[in-house]
Amino acid sequence: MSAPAENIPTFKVVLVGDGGVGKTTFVKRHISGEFEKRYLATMGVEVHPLKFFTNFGPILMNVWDTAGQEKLGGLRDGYYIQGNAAIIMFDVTSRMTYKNVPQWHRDLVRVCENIPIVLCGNKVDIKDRKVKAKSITFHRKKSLQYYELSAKSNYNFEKPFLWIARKLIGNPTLNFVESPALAPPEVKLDEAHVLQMENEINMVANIPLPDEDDVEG
Ligand SMILES: Nc1nc2c(ncn2[C@@H]2O[C@H](COP(=O)(O)OP(=O)(O)OP(=O)(O)O)[C@@H](O)[C@H]2O)c(=O)[nH]1
Ligand SMILES: [Mg+2]
Repeated sequence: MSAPAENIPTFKVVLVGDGGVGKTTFVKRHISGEFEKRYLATMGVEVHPLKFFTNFGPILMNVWDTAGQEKLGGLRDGYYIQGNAAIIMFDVTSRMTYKNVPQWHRDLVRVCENIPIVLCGNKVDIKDRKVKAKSITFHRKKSLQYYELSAKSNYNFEKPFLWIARKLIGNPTLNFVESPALAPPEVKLDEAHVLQMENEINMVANIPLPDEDDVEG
């Protein structure tokens, strides 16, 4: 990068998940990261440097936006090397993308053994979702954090990054002191819809885990 050696803590965050779940849309919401992004075209991955301002000072997360489609996968788990944290994304309107989460997780932890990982269910602005809150249990089996997102409306954009930042800095009192500049929302979530989703997530948080992954209804 052209900037003078700014001595700020820098981390590599790997973003994975099936093709079309919204990884690129999500990471592009952060405008400054979008402005500074670098193409590693030959490698089939885009690295977006996202800067966050915290009460412990600024931190930089280089988000490696990988291709989900098999044929465009490039180096695949070659991209995971030296990852400090990861986001696994699926699309709540596509059961298949949730079914594939364990595979993404397995591939990740094979390379990065013990890193903080956030599972994200994207596109919650779409009301006809196929993967219901009660079926989303993988994170509980593997001690991952889970958030629902809507990249198109900016809903919960900061949540995965805040959780990751706290883990990486090792301090749960870390907070963002400035909101990153985000692209304007393309869709709006109504408040009743958000309340209902958040209630559902809270309600299913403590029900006993099923033996098998159940992604029906
Ligand atoms: N309704 C809705 N659509 C979304 C959302 N996020 C992404 N999309 C749409 O989903 C499609 C795929 O988004 P991408 O961001 O290209 O998906 P990707 O995960 O980067 O896909 P690959 O690069 O193939 O791995 C696009 O048409 C987006 O506009 C969202 O939050 N809500
Ligand atoms: Mg993409």
